[in-house]
Amino acid sequence: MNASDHSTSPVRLKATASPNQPTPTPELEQLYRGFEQELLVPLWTEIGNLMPPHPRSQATAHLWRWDRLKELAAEAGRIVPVGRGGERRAIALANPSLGGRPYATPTLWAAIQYLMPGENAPEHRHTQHAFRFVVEGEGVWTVVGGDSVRMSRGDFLPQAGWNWHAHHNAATEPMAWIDGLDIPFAYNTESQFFEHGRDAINDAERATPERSRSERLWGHPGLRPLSQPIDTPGTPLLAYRWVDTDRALTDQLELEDEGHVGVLSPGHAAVRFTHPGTGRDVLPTIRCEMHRIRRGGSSQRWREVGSSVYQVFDGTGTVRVGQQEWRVQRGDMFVVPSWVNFQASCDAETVSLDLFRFSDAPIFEALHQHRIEVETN
Ligand code: 1HN
Repeated sequence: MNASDHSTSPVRLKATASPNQPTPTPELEQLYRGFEQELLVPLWTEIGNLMPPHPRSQATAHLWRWDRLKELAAEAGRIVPVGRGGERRAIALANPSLGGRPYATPTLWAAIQYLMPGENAPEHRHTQHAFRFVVEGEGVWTVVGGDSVRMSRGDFLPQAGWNWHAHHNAATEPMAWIDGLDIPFAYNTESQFFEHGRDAINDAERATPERSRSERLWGHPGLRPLSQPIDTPGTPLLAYRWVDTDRALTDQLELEDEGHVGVLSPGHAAVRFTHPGTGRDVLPTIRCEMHRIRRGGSSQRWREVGSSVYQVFDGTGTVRVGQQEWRVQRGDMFVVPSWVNFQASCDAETVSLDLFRFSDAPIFEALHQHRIEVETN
């Protein structure tokens, strides 16, 4: 490459007359051309970008409507086969300001996945941590480390990295769900491994049990099986059932009605899905929660370090993300970028607004970089 061909140089330094920059002179221009040729960048031209006073996310607050996601996934189900190579019929949310890459946020992947009756998604494993969340439907079992786990509406199914997994639809209807993974984080930190497994799971794994082995071992509140290690990096419980999540939220709001402590803020109940052995987040890199805001109520307005993706599980309401405001309903998905304010309100016409949320907060907490700021009125 011709070193003076600046159009192809990755670095373009300009001597500008601005308060904190050196005086533009032919000498300074000469110095900057020298920097360019040697691929050097001085701090004094970059510090504003490198060290903003607070996070300025590259990501944009954006909403994807469930009816369109479903419609396009169903069309993919009709014309795109699922199998080895592509591995999954998963269609990712691409944040509009992240260069067309399949990234909902700089760290999180979010996708709708679709499996036709009788179809199998082949076995593989990867170091990326993952989960499934089911906003509607049933009929698919995910097989994690040989354990068949039923997936039904409202269920949350975490799956820590490096576990073998495959999915099969045992029903007569197609099924859609959402996947969350830390793919962009793993990609940008160049830390990912991936392996194919067997092309077909065996007959025992094709079973369709009501309860998985993991639930029989770990699915009893406050009781841990003494045969098992407790300090695994990801949760050993492979399904968190909607009956339990729903009851926890209902109980919180009833306690509030009875005048007791129970809710996060008035009318806003929330639970975090946790590792039953450690009480920590279900996955090392991904935090998952369910929020319920009762009729006419609102959450507080807050912002925090790290990004979130939400899916409306039920009800209707209004969400505000930075300057954006959307009316939302079941299945709609949206992104809250780092350090952007968020607030949700439930309509008067619906019993409650239920929001499933996942975020990358555990990464920042582990690195002591997490901050949260709740607005006080
Ligand atoms: C994957 O394994 C799943 O197992 C979903 O359902 C989405 C996206 C990229 C790479 C692997 C799944 C994925 C994925």
